[in-house]
Amino acid sequence: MISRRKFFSNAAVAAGAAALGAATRSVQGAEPVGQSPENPEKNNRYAQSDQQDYPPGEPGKDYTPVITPNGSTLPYKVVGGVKIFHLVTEEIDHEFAPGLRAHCWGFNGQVHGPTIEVVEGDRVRIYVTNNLPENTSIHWHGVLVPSGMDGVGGLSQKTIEPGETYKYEFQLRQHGTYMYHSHSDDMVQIALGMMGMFIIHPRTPTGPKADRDFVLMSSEWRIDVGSMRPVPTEMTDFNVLTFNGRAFPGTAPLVAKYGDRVRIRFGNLSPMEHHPIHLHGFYWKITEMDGLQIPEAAQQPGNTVLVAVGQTRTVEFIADNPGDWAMHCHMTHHTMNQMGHNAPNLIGVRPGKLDKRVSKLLPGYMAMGESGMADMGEMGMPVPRNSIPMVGAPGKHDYIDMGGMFTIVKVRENLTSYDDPGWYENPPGTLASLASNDELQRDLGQIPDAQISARHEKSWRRQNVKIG
Ligand SMILES: [Cu+2]
Repeated sequence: MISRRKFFSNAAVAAGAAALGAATRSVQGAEPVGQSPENPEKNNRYAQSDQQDYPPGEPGKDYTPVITPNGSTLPYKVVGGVKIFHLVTEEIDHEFAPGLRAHCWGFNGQVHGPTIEVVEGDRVRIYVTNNLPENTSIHWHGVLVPSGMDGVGGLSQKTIEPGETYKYEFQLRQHGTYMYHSHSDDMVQIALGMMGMFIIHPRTPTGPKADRDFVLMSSEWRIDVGSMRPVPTEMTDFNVLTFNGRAFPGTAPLVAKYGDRVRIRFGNLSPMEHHPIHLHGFYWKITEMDGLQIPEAAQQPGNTVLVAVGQTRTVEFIADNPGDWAMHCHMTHHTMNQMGHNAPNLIGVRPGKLDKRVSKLLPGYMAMGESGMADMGEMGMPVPRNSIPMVGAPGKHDYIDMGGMFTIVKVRENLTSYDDPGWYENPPGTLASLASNDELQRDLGQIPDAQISARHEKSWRRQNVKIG
C-alpha cells in the first residue's frame, strides 16, 4: 500500500512543490475529523504506512480494556510482533434470557462473537475457521484494510468453505469503534448472529480517559414462541431484541462508581431496524460516529442516540447521579419479549362473562389485554416450553414489565468492586410514593375521586383487597 507520505513525495517529483501544496490542502479539506492543518501527519489516520512498525499495544499499558457485558474479549498471542487472533464460526445453543434458548450462529461458542480489541498501529493476523454448514467470509466493518482483506464474499475474496481456515492480515491505521460481521449469505448469517465489535484504541490517547468503557451491540431476531430457530427470512416482525445477544432480564447491568467517566460504544447490526438508545438520569455527548472522533466543540449533547443499522455511536458521560437507571431502545416494541403483533386490540373492552363462557369450551382460557398488557409477565401465564412472551422481571419496588433491548446502568458511591451491587437504596425523600390524604388536602384542596380502573380492580382482586 502507498502511504500518504509516499504519495506526496511521488507527487512532488511529478508536479513540483507548488502542486504538492495545492494537493495537500484539497486532500485535507476532504478529511472529516481531527485534522491539524499545520501538521498534516498528526492525527492523520492515513499517515501510517504498512511498513512502519509499532510494538503490539498492551492492555493496561497502552489502553484500558473495554467491558463487553454478557460477552468477552477475544484473546490473542503475539508471534513475530504480529497479534494473532482465531475466530471459529459455528452453530451455538444460545440463551437470550432465562427461559429462551435458540440455535444461532456465532463465533467461538458465543453469540455475538467476542470483541476484538487492538491498538492503532498493531499488525493483526486473524484466522477464521468455518464450522458452519455453508460458506462464509468476514468483513471488518469500518476498518481501513486493503481491498482483498475486506471480506465481501466473491468480491474481495473466495468464500471460506466449511472446514477451511482463512487468514486475514492488516495493520490498523485508525482508532475508534468498529464491528465485524459475515459478508456471505448476509441475510441468513446476520439474522442468525454472525457479528461482533472491533475496538481500536488510539496509539497516543488524547482527551480524558474513560473509567468504564462499555461495548453494546444491538440486534433483533424473530423466534416464534416455542421454536428453537431464529427465522432468517423475517423482514419486519422481530420479537426478540437484544444488547450483546441478550434480552432483558438477561442483560447484565452496567456498573459505575459515582464520578466515573463512562463511555458506551453502541453498534447496530440488526437485520432491518434502527434503534434510538435512551439513557435515564444523565446527558451524554456523542464523541464518535462510525468510529471517527468528533472534535470536542462539535460533540452533540443528548440523552438519546439513534444508532442506524450498520452504524456505531460512542457516547460519554460523568456518572454523577447515583441510582438504578434504565437504558433502552425507545421503540416500545423493542422493549418487549416475544410480543406477537397480530393480537386483537382489547384495550377498554369489558369482557364481562366472556371468560367463563369461553372457558367451558377452552379450559384455561382468559381474555387478556383489556386493561393494558403490563400484567401479563407478572401473572406468569402458562406459556409454551422455551418461550418468554411478555416476560419482564421482578424489580425492587414492583414487577418491571420491560424486556428486549433494555438494561440498567447502576451508579453507586463507595463501590469496592464493579460486581452487580443489587438494587439502589433510595435516600429518604427521594422515592415516589402514595400521596396521603393530608398531603392531597393541603396541596390540591381535595382528595381526587379516581375511578378504579379495571386493571387495579383485577390486581386487587388477586390480592384479596376489598374494593367498592
Ligand atoms: Cu429499537
